[in-house]
Parts: sequence; structure tokens; C-alpha cells
Amino acid sequence: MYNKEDKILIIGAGGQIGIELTEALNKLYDSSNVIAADLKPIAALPNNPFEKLDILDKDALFNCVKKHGIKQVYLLAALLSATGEQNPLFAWKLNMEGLFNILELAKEKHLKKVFWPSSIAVFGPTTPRNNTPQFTVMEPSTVYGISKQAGERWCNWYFNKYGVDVRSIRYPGLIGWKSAPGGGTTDYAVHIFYEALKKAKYTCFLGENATLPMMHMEDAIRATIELMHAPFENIKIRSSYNLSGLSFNPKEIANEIKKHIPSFEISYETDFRQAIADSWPASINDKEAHEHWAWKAHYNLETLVQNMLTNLNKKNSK
Ligand code: NAD
Ligand code: AKB
Repeated sequence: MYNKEDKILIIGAGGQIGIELTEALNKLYDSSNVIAADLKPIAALPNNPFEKLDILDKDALFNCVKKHGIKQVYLLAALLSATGEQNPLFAWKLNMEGLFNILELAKEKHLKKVFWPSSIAVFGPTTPRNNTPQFTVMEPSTVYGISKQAGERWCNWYFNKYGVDVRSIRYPGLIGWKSAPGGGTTDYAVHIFYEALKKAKYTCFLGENATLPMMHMEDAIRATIELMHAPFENIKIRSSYNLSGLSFNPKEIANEIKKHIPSFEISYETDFRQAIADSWPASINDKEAHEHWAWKAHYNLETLVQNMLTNLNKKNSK
């Protein structure tokens, strides 16, 4: 469970989730034990040891794990849905080989515990769209979704075959004010706040009715930490857990922003990301996460919008 002395490696620590996750882990562990790894240095994490590391370099990864005596890995390096469609073969390579490199290290007992995120992208157009259950039809139509679905099966296999303690969440679209999103279909729900504050207008690449599952980053980080610190026997799903926060479409978030910035206007120019959004669920049923490790989201649309505008305003005025 919780050993304060464990050395932790976060791979992809400079990304949207990595920065906030590393900061949150700094509160639970000594920051000198939380090692941030990425392709380039991370200015936002001045208190953590940094390793320049390419997850595809198996030897460098092994050396890094040995050098620091790493016990837990959070593997966040990946190409997301939009960038993945533009670079499909590399997305498959990065998303799959990166995961294998970590699972193999865990299989050889060099690691105690692994976190690897999946996504709502594992679902596809034939999945029930509303209140999508944990176990259902999964025919993803993006390279990203295919890589996440395959990754889930491999996590489950390494757990069954070798007892690898790998834990995973199917994150919805994540919205936070501390870090920028890195190439997903749900990125509009972060960009909209920056543009609302700067120009009071935003042109959205998804249509007004594109309802998707979303979550405040604070909730997602808390879920990740709760899952990773839950007792081993409570984790009954070793593929990946459904996780629900809130659901909204561009029109609904724009209307909520308008309550704070009355002059705000949204317009729509859809692109290839609309088809990706159309293939994903509108809302998620996370009964298993709730039952197995007591998950519960805190933010709704009203509190999320309020929190984002307040914090981005403060950040801009510094
Ligand atoms: P991101 O793109 O913001 O960050 C990824 C980080 O990985 C970047 O800092 C990048 O430099 C680094 N990276 C890329 N290639 C690397 C390599 N070869 N070696 C080492 N580092 C490398 O992504 P994110 O939004 O923080 O997502 C992290 C994980 O969570 C991904 O697996 C993603 O699929 C998953 N996820 C994210 C969301 C979301 O809304 N952000 C939702 C569902 C799932
Ligand atoms: C994306 O849009 O690609 C990500 C995700 C939901 O996996 N935010």
C-alpha cells in the first residue's frame, strides 16, 4: 500500500497530467523520491529530480530504474487521439512498446507497482453511448483507441500470468488550469477557457452537440492516487476502470462560461476530430470503481467552470 520511502518514476511528467500528478505526489512522498522523466526538461517541476528519457529506449529505461531504485512507475508518455490519427504507425509504436518496456520490467520484479492510463477512446461507435458500462462492446475506430484497448488486454494478461500489479483508469477528457493539453479530441474544453479570457470568443473544432465524458484534473489526479494506494485485493479489474466525472457539449460549457463573461461567443468549425467525438460515449457508468475503491467525483459543470476561470485569472495576473 503506502510506503513513503518508495521511489517513483513518472514518464511523460512534462505533459498535461504529468505536471499535476507529480505535484500531487510531492505532497505524499519526499519530492527527491519522485523522479520526473520526459524527452526534455520540465520548467514547471523545479523540485523533482529530472531524467531525460525516451520510453522507447529499453536500456536507458532499465538504467534509470536501477540508478534510482525505482519501485513505482506512472507511464504517461503516449500519442493521444488527434495526433495519433495523424501519425498512426508511430502512435502504435509509442503507445504499445512503451507499455511493454514497463510491463517487462515489472514482470522481472524490478518494479512493485505500475500505473498506466487508458481512455474512453477504447469504446467505439457500436458501444452503448449513454451510461456506458464497464463491460460492453468495444470496437474503437481510432489508432489511439485500438492501442488503449490492446494495452488494457496486455495489462490484464501480465497480471494474470505474472502477478504484475498494474492499475489503470479509462480517463475521460481532462480539464485543468495548470498544464496544457497535448493533442486530444477533448482539448477544446481547455482551450475554450484561455480564449474566453483573452478574446471573449472561441471557434470550436467540435459541433455544439458533441457531448463527451469529461473530468476536472483535480478529480482525475485524486482518482489516480486513490487507485494506486488502494489495497491490492480491492483492485478487481486489471484491464482498466471506467471513471465518470461529468458530461457536457460545447454549447453547454459555453453557456456556463457566459454566466461569468456575458460577452463570450462561441462559433463552430468542425474538423476530423468531430468523427472521433461521434464514436465515443456521451456518459460513463463507473459503478465498479465506486464499489471496489470508493471512487466519487467532486466537480460538476458549474464548479468546474468557476474553478477554471478563477485560477486562470489568478495565473494571468501574476
Ligand atoms: P501529454 O501529451 O500532455 O503528455 C505526454 C508527455 O509524454 C509529454 O510531456 C511528452 O513529451 C512525453 N513523451 C512523449 N513521448 C515520449 C517518449 N518517447 N519518452 C518519454 N516521454 C515522452 O499527454 P497527457 O494528456 O498528459 O496524457 C498522459 C496519458 O494519459 C496518456 O497515456 C493519455 O493517453 C492518457 N489520457 C489522457 C487524457 C487527457 O484528457 N489528458 C484522457 C485519457 C487518457
Ligand atoms: C483525447 O481526447 O485523446 C484524450 C482522451 C479522452 O483520451 N483526452
